[in-house]
Amino acid sequence: MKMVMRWFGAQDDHVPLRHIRQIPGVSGVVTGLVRKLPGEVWSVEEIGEMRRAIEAEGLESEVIESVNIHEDIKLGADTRDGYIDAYIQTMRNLKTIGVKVICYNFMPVLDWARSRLYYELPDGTNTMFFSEDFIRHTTPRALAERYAEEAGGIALPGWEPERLAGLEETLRRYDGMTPERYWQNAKYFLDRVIPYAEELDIKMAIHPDDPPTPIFGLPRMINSAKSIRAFLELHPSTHNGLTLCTGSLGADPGNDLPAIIGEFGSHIFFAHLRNIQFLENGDSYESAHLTGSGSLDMRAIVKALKDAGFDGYIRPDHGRMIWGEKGRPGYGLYDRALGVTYLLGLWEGVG
Ligand SMILES: [Mn+2]
Repeated sequence: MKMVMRWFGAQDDHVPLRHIRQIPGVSGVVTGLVRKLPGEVWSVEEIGEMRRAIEAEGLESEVIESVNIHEDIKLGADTRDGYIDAYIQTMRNLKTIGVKVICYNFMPVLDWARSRLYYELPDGTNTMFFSEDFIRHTTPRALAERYAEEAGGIALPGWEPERLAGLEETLRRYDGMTPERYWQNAKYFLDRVIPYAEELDIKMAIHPDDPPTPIFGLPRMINSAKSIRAFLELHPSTHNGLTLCTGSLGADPGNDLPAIIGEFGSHIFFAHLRNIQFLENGDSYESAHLTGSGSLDMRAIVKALKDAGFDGYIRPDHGRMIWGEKGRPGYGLYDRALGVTYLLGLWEGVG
C-alpha cells in the first residue's frame, strides 16, 4: 500500500509539494493536468514537465486523477471514436512517466455536487455539506453560481467556466437518455480502452458517483455493490476496476463498505478514505477522518482493505478546513495531513 495526496498542480493548488513531502508516510501525489478539457490529448512534454516538478521534491506520480471522459462518449454520439482515440493517446503518453493507475468517472455532465462548500461547524472549522433536499429544489445553474460565489475564484474541477458555459445545452442532450443506453455507452468505452490498459499495464479505476443519489434527473452509474458488479462485468479484466471512495458510496447508508471491499478486493486499485457525519434529517457533512468524528467505521474499512490484501494507493479524501486555512474546498493541507497520520496508524494497528 502506498499513501498519496491529491495535488492540483503549482498553478492551481495552494499547498506546496514540499509541505506534502513533509507529511510522514506520504510517497507521492495524485495529480493531473487539471486545466485540460475532456477530449484534449495530454502531451508527453506537458506530462514530463509535471513529473519533473513532482520528482524534484522527492515524490512519485503513479496515480492520475482524473482523465475526464468527453460528454460525446457518455452520450454515445457519432463523434465518440475520435475522443476515445484521444483518450488512448493520453494513456500512452502517461505511460511514458510510469503511471500505474488512472482514476476517472462516468458521471453525466457533473463530476460531483454539494449544497455548501464551506459549511461552518461549531468548532470554527468549515467543510462541505450535502443536502439532497436542497439539491432537489435548485437548478444546476443556480448551484454553479452559488459555488462561484463561495469559492471566490478557485477553479473547481467539474465546475470549470468552460463547462458551465454550455451547461443547459449539455443537460438538454441527456433528454430521453435511458440507463440502458448509458450503460451501453460505458461498455463501448471499456471495450475500446481496456485492451490498451492491459497492454500498457495501467489500471483503470472508476470513481463512484458523488453523490450516489440521482441529481437533476441524470442517470447514475456506480453507487452500490450491485452497480459495481454490473460495471465490472461489462468488460471483465484485471485492469478494469474501482476507486473505492468511502464518502461517495458511504453517503448511501444502505452500502456496507467493508462488504463491498471484501467482494471487489482485487479490483480496487485506489482508495479515497473520508468520513461523513449524517444528521437526523439525512443531510451530511464531511467530518475529520476519525471513526469517532463521523458516521462511517473507518477502522472496519481499513481492516477490510488490509484483509483483502490491498496493495494499491490510498489517499485521505477531503476533511475540513482547520486552523484558519483557506483554499480549495475539501483540499486543505492540515486536516488531510492529520488524516494521513490517522489512516497510517489504523493500517499499522489492524494487524
Ligand atoms: Mn472520492
